[in-house]
Amino acid sequence: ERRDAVIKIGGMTCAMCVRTIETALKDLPGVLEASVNLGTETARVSYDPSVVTVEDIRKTVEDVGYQFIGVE
Ligand code: 9UX
Repeated sequence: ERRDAVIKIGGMTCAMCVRTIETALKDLPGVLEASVNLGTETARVSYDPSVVTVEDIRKTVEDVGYQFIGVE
């Protein structure tokens, strides 16, 4: 199964923040695609909900130092 979520993220300032979060999310098993937009402060994540949950995604965003504001 493939599900898409748009997640509001806080704390990003530069393009390297974007890369850090994208890389961390893509390294998470069950995440199929991750694209972070600095301008809108969002991440679009495609994931397999039988493998990974939004809670896992939240933890990953926070572990690399950013705020998980919520699912849009
Ligand atoms: Mo850029 Mo982001 O110097 O935490 S990597 S601000």
